[in-house]
Amino acid sequence: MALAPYSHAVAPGSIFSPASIFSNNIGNAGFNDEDFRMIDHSGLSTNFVNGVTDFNTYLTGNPTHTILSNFNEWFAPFNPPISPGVIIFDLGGTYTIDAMAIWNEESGGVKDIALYGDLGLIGNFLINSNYSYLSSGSYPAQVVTFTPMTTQYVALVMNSVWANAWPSPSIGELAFRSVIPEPATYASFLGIGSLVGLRALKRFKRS
Ligand SMILES: [Ca+2]
Repeated sequence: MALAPYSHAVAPGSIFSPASIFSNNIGNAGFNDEDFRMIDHSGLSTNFVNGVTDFNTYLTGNPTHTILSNFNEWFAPFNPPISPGVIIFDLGGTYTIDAMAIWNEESGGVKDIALYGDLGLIGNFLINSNYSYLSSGSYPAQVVTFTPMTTQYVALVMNSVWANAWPSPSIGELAFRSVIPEPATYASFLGIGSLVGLRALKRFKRS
Protein backbone atom coordinates (compact mmCIF):
# COMPACT_ATOMS: atom_id res chain seq x y z
CA MET A 1 0.00 0.00 0.00
CA ALA A 2 1.35 3.40 -0.92
CA LEU A 3 0.00 6.56 0.57
CA ALA A 4 -1.42 8.91 -2.03
CA PRO A 5 0.22 12.33 -2.21
CA TYR A 6 -1.97 14.99 -0.71
CA SER A 7 -2.00 18.67 -0.10
CA HIS A 8 -3.84 19.65 3.00
CA ALA A 9 -4.38 22.51 5.34
CA VAL A 10 -1.88 22.46 8.17
CA ALA A 11 -2.72 24.50 11.24
CA PRO A 12 0.13 26.50 12.82
CA GLY A 13 1.83 24.44 15.52
CA SER A 14 0.16 21.21 14.43
CA ILE A 15 1.77 17.83 13.89
CA PHE A 16 1.64 16.15 10.50
CA SER A 17 3.18 13.17 8.71
CA PRO A 18 4.90 13.33 5.33
CA ALA A 19 2.42 12.42 2.60
CA SER A 20 4.66 9.82 0.98
CA ILE A 21 8.13 8.37 0.60
CA PHE A 22 9.72 10.07 -2.42
CA SER A 23 12.79 7.80 -2.48
CA ASN A 24 14.58 5.23 -0.34
CA ASN A 25 18.07 4.22 -1.47
CA ILE A 26 18.45 1.20 0.84
CA GLY A 27 15.04 -0.41 0.50
CA ASN A 28 12.92 -2.43 2.86
CA ALA A 29 13.50 -5.67 4.75
CA GLY A 30 10.19 -7.23 3.82
CA PHE A 31 6.55 -6.67 3.08
CA ASN A 32 5.77 -6.20 6.78
CA ASP A 33 8.48 -3.57 7.27
CA GLU A 34 8.00 -1.12 4.40
CA ASP A 35 9.19 2.46 4.67
CA PHE A 36 5.65 3.90 4.79
CA ARG A 37 5.19 2.22 8.19
CA MET A 38 7.03 5.24 9.65
CA ILE A 39 4.54 7.79 8.28
CA ASP A 40 1.18 6.01 8.58
CA HIS A 41 0.69 6.38 12.38
CA SER A 42 1.02 2.61 12.79
CA GLY A 43 2.09 1.38 16.21
CA LEU A 44 1.40 4.63 18.07
CA SER A 45 -0.24 4.41 21.49
CA THR A 46 -2.44 7.43 20.71
CA ASN A 47 -3.20 8.75 17.26
CA PHE A 48 -3.02 12.31 15.91
CA VAL A 49 -4.84 14.07 13.07
CA ASN A 50 -2.51 15.42 10.38
CA GLY A 51 -2.43 19.20 10.38
CA VAL A 52 -4.97 19.47 13.19
CA THR A 53 -3.61 18.00 16.42
CA ASP A 54 -1.34 20.42 18.30
CA PHE A 55 2.25 19.14 18.18
CA ASN A 56 3.31 20.25 21.65
CA THR A 57 0.12 19.12 23.36
CA TYR A 58 0.32 15.73 21.67
CA LEU A 59 3.95 15.14 22.63
CA THR A 60 3.31 16.26 26.21
CA GLY A 61 1.02 13.23 26.49
CA ASN A 62 4.06 10.96 25.88
CA PRO A 63 2.68 8.95 22.96
CA THR A 64 4.74 5.77 22.54
CA HIS A 65 5.40 3.35 19.68
CA THR A 66 5.14 -0.41 19.94
CA ILE A 67 8.26 -2.58 19.62
CA LEU A 68 6.24 -5.04 17.50
CA SER A 69 7.81 -4.53 14.10
CA ASN A 70 5.39 -6.20 11.70
CA PHE A 71 3.13 -3.63 10.02
CA ASN A 72 4.44 -0.94 12.42
CA GLU A 73 8.12 -0.18 11.79
CA TRP A 74 10.39 0.36 8.81
CA PHE A 75 13.43 -1.90 8.56
CA ALA A 76 16.10 -1.72 5.89
CA PRO A 77 17.42 -5.03 4.53
CA PHE A 78 20.12 -6.64 6.65
CA ASN A 79 23.52 -5.15 5.76
CA PRO A 80 22.27 -2.71 3.13
CA PRO A 81 24.99 -2.25 0.49
CA ILE A 82 24.76 1.53 0.38
CA SER A 83 25.91 3.88 3.11
CA PRO A 84 24.67 6.31 4.17
CA GLY A 85 21.03 5.42 3.80
CA VAL A 86 18.94 8.30 2.51
CA ILE A 87 15.17 8.49 2.66
CA ILE A 88 13.47 11.48 1.08
CA PHE A 89 10.01 12.35 2.37
CA ASP A 90 7.45 14.31 0.35
CA LEU A 91 5.42 16.49 2.69
CA GLY A 92 2.66 16.60 0.09
CA GLY A 93 2.89 20.37 -0.30
CA THR A 94 5.18 23.20 0.72
CA TYR A 95 5.13 23.82 4.45
CA THR A 96 7.30 25.63 6.98
CA ILE A 97 8.55 23.24 9.66
CA ASP A 98 10.64 23.76 12.79
CA ALA A 99 10.66 20.41 14.62
CA MET A 100 10.53 16.67 14.08
CA ALA A 101 9.23 13.99 16.42
CA ILE A 102 10.93 10.64 15.83
CA TRP A 103 10.10 7.32 17.46
CA ASN A 104 13.48 5.66 16.97
CA GLU A 105 13.32 1.88 16.81
CA GLU A 106 14.63 0.34 20.02
CA SER A 107 17.34 -1.98 18.64
CA GLY A 108 18.38 -0.81 15.15
CA GLY A 109 17.44 2.85 15.38
CA VAL A 110 19.31 5.63 13.66
CA LYS A 111 22.05 7.50 15.57
CA ASP A 112 23.77 10.38 13.76
CA ILE A 113 21.45 11.85 11.17
CA ALA A 114 21.29 14.92 8.96
CA LEU A 115 18.11 16.51 7.67
CA TYR A 116 18.00 18.45 4.41
CA GLY A 117 15.16 20.49 2.96
CA ASP A 118 14.59 22.24 -0.34
CA LEU A 119 16.88 25.10 0.77
CA GLY A 120 19.75 22.97 2.07
CA LEU A 121 20.86 21.59 5.41
CA ILE A 122 18.26 21.72 8.17
CA GLY A 123 20.64 20.32 10.77
CA ASN A 124 22.65 17.43 12.21
CA PHE A 125 21.15 15.54 15.12
CA LEU A 126 22.04 12.75 17.55
CA ILE A 127 19.02 10.50 17.92
CA ASN A 128 18.87 8.53 21.17
CA SER A 129 18.86 4.79 21.50
CA ASN A 130 15.76 3.39 23.11
CA TYR A 131 17.12 -0.10 23.64
CA SER A 132 16.09 -0.11 27.30
CA TYR A 133 12.46 0.04 26.22
CA LEU A 134 12.58 -3.55 24.93
CA SER A 135 11.14 -4.81 28.21
CA SER A 136 8.38 -2.21 28.42
CA GLY A 137 6.92 -3.04 25.01
CA SER A 138 6.98 0.51 23.66
CA TYR A 139 9.32 3.47 23.27
CA PRO A 140 8.83 7.27 23.40
CA ALA A 141 9.38 9.99 20.83
CA GLN A 142 12.39 12.28 20.67
CA VAL A 143 11.80 15.83 19.49
CA VAL A 144 14.49 17.74 17.60
CA THR A 145 13.99 21.42 16.86
CA PHE A 146 15.64 23.57 14.20
CA THR A 147 15.56 26.89 12.41
CA PRO A 148 12.31 26.99 10.41
CA MET A 149 12.58 25.97 6.78
CA THR A 150 9.92 26.16 4.08
CA THR A 151 10.12 22.97 2.09
CA GLN A 152 8.21 20.24 0.29
CA TYR A 153 10.86 17.53 0.63
CA VAL A 154 12.89 16.41 3.64
CA ALA A 155 15.87 14.10 3.19
CA LEU A 156 16.93 12.03 6.20
CA VAL A 157 20.56 10.93 5.91
CA MET A 158 21.55 8.05 8.19
CA ASN A 159 25.22 8.57 8.97
CA SER A 160 25.21 5.88 11.67
CA VAL A 161 22.87 3.53 13.50
CA TRP A 162 22.88 2.23 17.06
CA ALA A 163 23.19 -1.43 16.21
CA ASN A 164 26.67 -2.76 15.39
CA ALA A 165 28.11 -1.39 12.16
CA TRP A 166 25.42 -1.20 9.49
CA PRO A 167 23.12 -4.17 9.97
CA SER A 168 19.56 -2.94 9.54
CA PRO A 169 18.50 0.68 10.17
CA SER A 170 14.98 1.07 11.49
CA ILE A 171 12.52 3.81 12.47
CA GLY A 172 9.12 3.37 14.08
CA GLU A 173 7.51 6.68 13.12
CA LEU A 174 8.30 10.33 12.48
CA ALA A 175 6.30 13.53 11.99
CA PHE A 176 6.88 17.27 11.73
CA ARG A 177 5.65 20.47 13.41
CA SER A 178 4.31 23.33 11.34
CA VAL A 179 5.56 26.75 12.34
CA ILE A 180 3.54 29.08 14.51
CA PRO A 181 3.88 32.56 12.94
CA GLU A 182 6.03 35.01 14.87
CA PRO A 183 4.13 37.75 16.73
CA ALA A 184 5.64 40.25 14.28
CA THR A 185 3.75 38.52 11.49
CA TYR A 186 0.51 39.00 13.31
CA ALA A 187 1.42 42.61 14.09
CA SER A 188 2.10 43.48 10.46
CA PHE A 189 -1.09 41.73 9.43
CA LEU A 190 -3.06 43.71 12.00
CA GLY A 191 -1.32 46.87 10.83
CA ILE A 192 -2.44 46.32 7.27
CA GLY A 193 -5.92 45.49 8.50
CA SER A 194 -6.06 48.68 10.57
CA LEU A 195 -4.92 50.77 7.63
CA VAL A 196 -7.61 49.30 5.40
CA GLY A 197 -10.14 49.87 8.17
CA LEU A 198 -9.07 53.48 8.56
CA ARG A 199 -9.42 54.17 4.82
CA ALA A 200 -12.85 52.57 4.82
CA LEU A 201 -13.86 54.69 7.77
CA LYS A 202 -12.70 57.90 6.01
CA ARG A 203 -14.67 56.96 2.93
CA PHE A 204 -17.70 56.33 5.13
CA LYS A 205 -17.36 59.73 6.77
CA ARG A 206 -17.10 61.49 3.39
CA SER A 207 -20.26 59.92 2.07
CA1 LIG B 1 4.80 3.24 12.68
